[in-house]
Amino acid sequence: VAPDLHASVLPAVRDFLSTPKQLFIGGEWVDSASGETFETIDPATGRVLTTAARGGAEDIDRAVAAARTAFEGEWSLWTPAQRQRILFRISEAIRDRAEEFAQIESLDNGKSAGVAQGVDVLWTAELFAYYAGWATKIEGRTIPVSVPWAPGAQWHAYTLRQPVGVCGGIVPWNFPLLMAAFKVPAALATGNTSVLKPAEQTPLSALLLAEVMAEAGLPDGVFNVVTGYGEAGAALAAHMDVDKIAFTGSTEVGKLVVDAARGNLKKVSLELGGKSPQVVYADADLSTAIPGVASGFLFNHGQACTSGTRILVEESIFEEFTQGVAEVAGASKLGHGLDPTAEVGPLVDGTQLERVTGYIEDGLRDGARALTGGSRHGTEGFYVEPTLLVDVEDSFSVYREEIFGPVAVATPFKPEEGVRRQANDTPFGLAASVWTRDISKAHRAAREINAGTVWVNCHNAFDAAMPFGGFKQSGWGRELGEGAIDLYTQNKSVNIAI
Ligand code: TXE
Repeated sequence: VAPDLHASVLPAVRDFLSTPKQLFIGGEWVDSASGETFETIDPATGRVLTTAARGGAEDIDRAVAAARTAFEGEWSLWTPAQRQRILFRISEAIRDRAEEFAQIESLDNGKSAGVAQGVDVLWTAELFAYYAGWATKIEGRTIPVSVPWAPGAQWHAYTLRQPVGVCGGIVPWNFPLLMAAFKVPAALATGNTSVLKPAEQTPLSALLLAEVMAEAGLPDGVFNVVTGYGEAGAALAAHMDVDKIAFTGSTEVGKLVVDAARGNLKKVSLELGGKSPQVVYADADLSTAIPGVASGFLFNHGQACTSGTRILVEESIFEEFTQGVAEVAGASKLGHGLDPTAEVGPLVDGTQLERVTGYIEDGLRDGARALTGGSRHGTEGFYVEPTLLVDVEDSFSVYREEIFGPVAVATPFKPEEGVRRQANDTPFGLAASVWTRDISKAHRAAREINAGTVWVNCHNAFDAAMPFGGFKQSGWGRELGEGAIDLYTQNKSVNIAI
C-alpha cells in the first residue's frame, strides 16, 4: 500500500501479523492436527497478511471436548454476577484496543478502518456489555398450576432457565468480529461455552478476541476458536456433542447446516441472505431519502445481509429519485480501508469479485441499464464500482438474487396498486426500509412487509436490544435482544407436590 498508509499501521498490529496464527483451544494456542495452514490476504492489494491454521474435524473434536470440560467444570460454578463482571471486563478491553481491532478488521476484510472502529468494534463492545447486563437478569417464573386429575392437591411449580451446553458459532467474513459478537456474549451470559469457526477469508479478529478474553480472565475452554474452511464448519454443525449451532452466512450453506444438525437434533439458529426492499413514497423527504437509500445499499460495500438492494420508488418521482441516488453512489470514493477519505472499499476476495461482476453482466445482458457504475474498478484489489440498475424486470437474477456487492436495482411502483406485492416478492425476509412523511403509510408498510426488521426513514439502524433475524429463507430465530436468551437457554419446568 501507499507508504503513508503503511506507516499508519499500529506496532501492535504489525506484531500480530508478524507471526503465523494458531487455533485457540482449551486456553492454548495450538497448530491444527494436520499441520496445514492457509493464507489470509488484504483484499485492497491481494497481498498476504499472514497465515492461519487450517482446522479440520479433528480440531473441532478437540475444541468441543475442551468446551465440554469447561462447561461441566469451573465455569458451571460461576455465578451470574461473575459472568456479568467478566463480560463487562471483556467489553472494556475491546474498547481499550479498539484501534488495533479496527485495523486488523480493515486489513483482513477491506472495510474502512474508521467504520470498523465506529461500527464493528464499538458495537461488539456494546454487545458484550448488553449481555453482561442480562447475565444477572435471567429468571424463571412461578406458575399457578392445578393438575386436572389430582383434584385438591397443591403444587409449587416454577421454571428454571438453564444453559444449553456447548454452542457452536459459524460466522461469515462481512462483519467478522461483529457476527461473532452476535453469538458469543449471549452464549456466555447464559452460562454456555462456545466454539467459534470464523470465515476463511477473515480469520484474524476472532483470534485477537480470544486473546483479549483470555487476558480478561475467562477460564480455559469457555471460548475456543478453530479457523479454517467450510469443512471445519461442517464438522462443528454435525458434531454429536455440540448442543446448539448458530450460523450466519449464505442460505445455501444454512440449509447444509440444518441437514448436518440432524444427527443429534441440536438447536439451530440461522441468519441468512437477503434482498431487502427500500420503499420510497413520493412524499418522502428527498434530501434525506436520497443519501439514506444510497448508503442503504452501499454500506460495507453492499456486503451486508440487510443491504437495501431492491429500491422500489413511487413512479411519479422515479426519474428524479434514481438520478439522485446514482449521483451519490457515483461520487463515492473507492479506496483502501486505511485511507480515511475512502468511502467504498474492495470486496473481500476474488471469488466475490467474480460473483458480483457476473451478476452485473447478467443484468446488463438481460436488458438492465446502469445509471451509474456497471463494472470492476481498477486492476489491483477487488473493487467494484457502486452500481445502480434500472429497466429491471422481476424475472432478472439481479432483481431476485442476493448479489452481496455495491449493486442495487430500482423499479417504480404505482401508488394505486400499493407496494406490498413487490416488496414481498422475494424468497427472503430479513429487512426493509420505508421512506415517507406520512405516518399512516409508514405504519401500514411496517405491518405489511414480511421482514424481520423494518426501518422508517433510515436503513441499517441497529441496537443490541432489538431482535434481529429473518422471515422466510432469511433464517430461523432472533439474535440480539431478549430473544437470544431463548436461543441459548433451556426452559425447564419443575413441579413440586406440596
Ligand atoms: O458464504 P458461506 P460465502 C451470502 C452472499 C455471498 C454468498 C457466498 O450472498 O455472496 O453468501 O458467500 C462456512 N458447513 N452471504 O460462500 O459459504 C464458511 O467457512 C458449515 C450472506 O462466503 O455461507 C464461513 O465461515 N459451514 C451472509 C461461513 O460458512 C460452512 C454473509 C459462511 O460462508 C460450510 C456471507 C458447510 N458446509 C455470505 N461451508 C449474510 N447473511 O450476511 C462453508 N461454511
